[in-house]
Amino acid sequence: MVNFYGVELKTEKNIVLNKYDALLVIDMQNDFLPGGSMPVEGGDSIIKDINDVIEIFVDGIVVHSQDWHPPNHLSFASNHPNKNPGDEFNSKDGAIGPILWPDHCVENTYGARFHKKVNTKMINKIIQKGMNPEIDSYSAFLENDKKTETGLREYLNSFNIKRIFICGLALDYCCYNTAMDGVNFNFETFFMIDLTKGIDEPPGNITNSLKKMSTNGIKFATKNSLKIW
Ligand code: VGL
Ligand code: ZN
Repeated sequence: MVNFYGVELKTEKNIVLNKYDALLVIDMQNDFLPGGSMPVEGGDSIIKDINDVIEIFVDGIVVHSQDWHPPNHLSFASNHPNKNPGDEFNSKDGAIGPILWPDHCVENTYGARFHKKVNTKMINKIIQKGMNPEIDSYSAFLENDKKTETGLREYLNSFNIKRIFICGLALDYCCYNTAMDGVNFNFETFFMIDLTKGIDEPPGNITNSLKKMSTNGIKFATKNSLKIW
């Protein structure tokens, strides 16, 4: 057991990787890293270890997700009168919220590019998400309407992927939602706790996300859990 943000988590050990495994690298983009418009604290500290894990995914599939919003996206506080980033906001169907964000990851801008230190040489597939101005997409599988698929499930199924390993940003938004949808879609889902950092808005969000994942059948692992033979 490890204590992670005050939550006791059991971590898996001695996972031998095979060709039915996929690494999902979530949103390692300039806007979520120091210097960006909504930097996740400590986000740059996980880049090296993520790169190391990308290098050992020699038999499996490496997918990077990329938050990719039009300038008029309704998750941006700037697109609502009298609203600021961090303000509570819940559209009736859950498509936008629970809070509003600074403008970030606008399509084709520097902020939306993958950070230059992140290894992008091994990418098998890029999944862009959040393109519909009225529906956000925290998960790399499903938009926030929880109906519209991004194509990730179909892609993984086409390679017979059985296990997914989730790392990147941010722990309590895009990584969490990707993990919850992944386990619902019957992938054996591993959350890489030392390869992610969270936003923790509203406060307690990281702890709540970890608890929900552990009661929903998601497994936890670290970089050192993984082996190639
Ligand atoms: C994310 C909030 C808004 C994330 C993306 O990558 O976790 N969070 N857009
Ligand atoms: Zn976004």
